Amino acid sequence: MGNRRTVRFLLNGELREVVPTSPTQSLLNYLREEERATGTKEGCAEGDCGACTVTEAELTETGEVRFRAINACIRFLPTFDGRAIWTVEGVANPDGSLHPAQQAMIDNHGSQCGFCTPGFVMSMYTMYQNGETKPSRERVLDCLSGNLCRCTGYRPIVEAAMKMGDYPEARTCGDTLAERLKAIRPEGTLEVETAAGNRYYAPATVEELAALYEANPDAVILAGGTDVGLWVTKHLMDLKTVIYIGGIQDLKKIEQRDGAIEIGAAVLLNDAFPVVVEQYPEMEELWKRFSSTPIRNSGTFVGNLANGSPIGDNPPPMIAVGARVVLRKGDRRREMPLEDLYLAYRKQARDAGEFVESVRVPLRRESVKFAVYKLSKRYDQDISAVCAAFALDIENGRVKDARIAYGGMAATPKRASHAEAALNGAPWDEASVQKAMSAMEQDYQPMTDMRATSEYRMTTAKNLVYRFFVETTSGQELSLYAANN
Ligand SMILES: Cc1cc2nc3c(=O)[nH]c(=O)nc-3n(C[C@@H](O)[C@@H](O)[C@H](O)COP(=O)(O)OP(=O)(O)OC[C@H]3O[C@@H](n4cnc5c(N)ncnc54)[C@H](O)[C@@H]3O)c2cc1C
Ligand code: FES
Ligand code: FES
Repeated sequence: MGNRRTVRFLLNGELREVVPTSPTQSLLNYLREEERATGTKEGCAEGDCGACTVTEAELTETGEVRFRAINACIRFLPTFDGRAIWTVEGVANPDGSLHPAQQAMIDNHGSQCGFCTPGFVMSMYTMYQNGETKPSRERVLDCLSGNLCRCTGYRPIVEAAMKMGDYPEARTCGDTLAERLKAIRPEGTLEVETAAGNRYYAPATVEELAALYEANPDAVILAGGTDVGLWVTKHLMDLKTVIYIGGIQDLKKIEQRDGAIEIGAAVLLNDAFPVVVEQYPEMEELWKRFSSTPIRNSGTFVGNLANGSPIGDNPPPMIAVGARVVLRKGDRRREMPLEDLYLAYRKQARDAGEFVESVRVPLRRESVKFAVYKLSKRYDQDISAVCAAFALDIENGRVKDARIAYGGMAATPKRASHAEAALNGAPWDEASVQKAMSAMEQDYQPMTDMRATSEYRMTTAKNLVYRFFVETTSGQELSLYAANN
């Protein structure tokens, strides 16, 4: 049997079978230009504003339906093969009455110019579909973290979201959805090729992926597309060959074995973080401040490591705790410490045709003191100027093993080896900490850019060592998040 060429999905409950005009056509452009469903707006086309938010539903391996709010502007249409999408046009009740998410927005004066409103409604609708009809304020703030409004000041919108449950119960997507999704569940590789020669593959198994990538080493691996999507929408790149890994069930697994949690390459950020936070509760604030709910619903945990950005948030804490990546090329697998993956700016130790299959995150050891700090201009939905992570094994007041890693301080995520050396074997006291802070100057010569000056980065990087010392010795967390929770 040959490969499939048609993308099948449900749009507001109706089946669509589409041969995409381009593998990198965004869902947003498809909706607005081909479906004329213009309720979904374009604000930024880079995942920041939430005007394009829609609801995606997917069948899990165990047959349950998962609803997620996602950004339509940076997700390519073929990635919805076998899934269901709801837009603002499809949420009202069959009798024409409004959905509680819509009615609550009206009654609470949650809309002024209205440009952001469909996006907010879809984030709220997603909560409703997931059974969160009377969410707490904290939950609402998290779920709406990816929706920006320039008019309302947010209070009425937050109140509307908290009050959805006060309205007569709305129709949900129905028990038949799981059956309908089962009927369009993808089988075999999806292959899209355009007249211009652009190709898109969505293999169904890891073996097919490994063979495809080995044969097409110049292809772009597409996971959640929260980086790759912007290459197209902002940098107007013409991606010749794309291999999508987000439909491979085996890569969506999280397993605990041999003293580590193994997170597959297609596990979403929002699915991986809770498991990692169970081991390292100190990462909870980073999870909540990592982009926004819709970005974490598309982007993958491993994609953030494989992308290798010097300002990515996951590499520093994962390097500090000693995570290892499993690389695969064809049938061959090898494993390496995460820090060894990063050779230079955007240069990695992966061979041509080799991809990251999973990351292995060691289970927490009790003697390890750990923290991660993110410094950015905004509290959430912002990229770090500096991200610092510390994992210190301390025994009888002495540092047995120090692992310190920073983002934003060098061309790659990088360990602070001189600062570590200053601490290893030394007492965990003020004098040792001061030495480690001074040693930091040998570790990094940070750059000045739009996020921070070199001086700011160096000063705060040193001060974060001191903050870690104060927190670990006083037992008191100094963060705003800790103060509010
Ligand atoms: C609005 C917005 C806010 C953001 N905020 C943050 C933030 O606060 N902190 C932060 O760290 N990041 C942030 N990001 C970036 C973050 O979402 C991505 O880095 C994400 O984690 C990458 O995962 P992905 O699945 O989307 O990868 P993709 O975009 O699909 O891929 C990213 C890169 O990694 C490669 N790749 C992906 N998976 C593999 C694999 N298994 N093997 C080999 N190569 C692979 C791809 O080829 C590509 O080069 C933000 C992005 C947006 C759009
Ligand atoms: S248009 Fe702004 S997030 Fe999509
Ligand atoms: S109502 Fe105008 S941007 Fe939100």
